[in-house]
Amino acid sequence: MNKLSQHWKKFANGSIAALAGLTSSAYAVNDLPGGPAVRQLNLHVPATKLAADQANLHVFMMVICLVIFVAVFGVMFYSILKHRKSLGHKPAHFHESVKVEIAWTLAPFIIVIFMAIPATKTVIAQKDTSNADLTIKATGHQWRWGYDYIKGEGEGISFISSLDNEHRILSNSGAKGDMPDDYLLKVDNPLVVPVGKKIRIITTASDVIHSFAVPSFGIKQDAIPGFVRDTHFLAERTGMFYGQCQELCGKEHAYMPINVQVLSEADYAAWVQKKKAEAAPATAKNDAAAATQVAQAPASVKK
Ligand SMILES: [Cu+2]
Repeated sequence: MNKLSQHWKKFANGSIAALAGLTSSAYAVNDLPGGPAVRQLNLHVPATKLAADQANLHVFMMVICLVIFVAVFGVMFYSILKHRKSLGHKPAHFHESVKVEIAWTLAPFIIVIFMAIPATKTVIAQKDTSNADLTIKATGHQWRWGYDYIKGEGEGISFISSLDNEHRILSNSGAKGDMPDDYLLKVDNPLVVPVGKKIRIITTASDVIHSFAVPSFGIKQDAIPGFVRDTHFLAERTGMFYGQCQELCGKEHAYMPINVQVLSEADYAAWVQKKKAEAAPATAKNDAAAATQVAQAPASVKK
């Protein structure tokens, strides 16, 4: 073995060791249900019919692409190998075959229509936000989300949802040691919704463009200042689901996760009661303060 190959062998062994070290220490996290999985290659596990349709479409399109790829390259490589000059192949001398030209115009046309029909159906379903059971406004702020329950059970509830402070501290200290599975995805106040109900999300923003996205629900909608856009989902199972702002919105873009908690109908009703009870004393206090102000107002006007 010469010196150079010895050097490369050493280098390769070193790299493998370093890689093994990296994978075992840096990825000591587990799959996060409703969020990303370790070494995930495909889309998130769907939690809505729309997300399942998107995943099926994705596979369907990939299979068609693969078949076309194998067929085209198969014919090409077969021709190159079998019809080469060194085998004594004599080239054919025909051109302008009407039959072939019609075939290669029609075949892609049929394939495209075949792909467009299911894709169009899904895109239309994604855009249909009518007849929602619950309407929630999601406002993107630098760098947190504001949720206002506008219509349906829980109407009037509103709160701000920010990254869990523990995670911020972990990130500031260089993300060392044992990391939680929901690292940078956990928030203080998750968006709470009932299972099996059509939830319409209205998106807007107060400063720059953000994007409200939850991969397991198959939704992603830009939140644009001064504009109102909407999307919808109907979660088919309870649990925690995670997404992130998906429009680069400034230096804390990575620190404004979307955390949706899907509850059973009964649990959701209980959560609404709890939220209303929390808000009630505050509202009463505000009303009292307003009443005092009104009572004092005429006196100051008289001066
Ligand atoms: Cu953002």
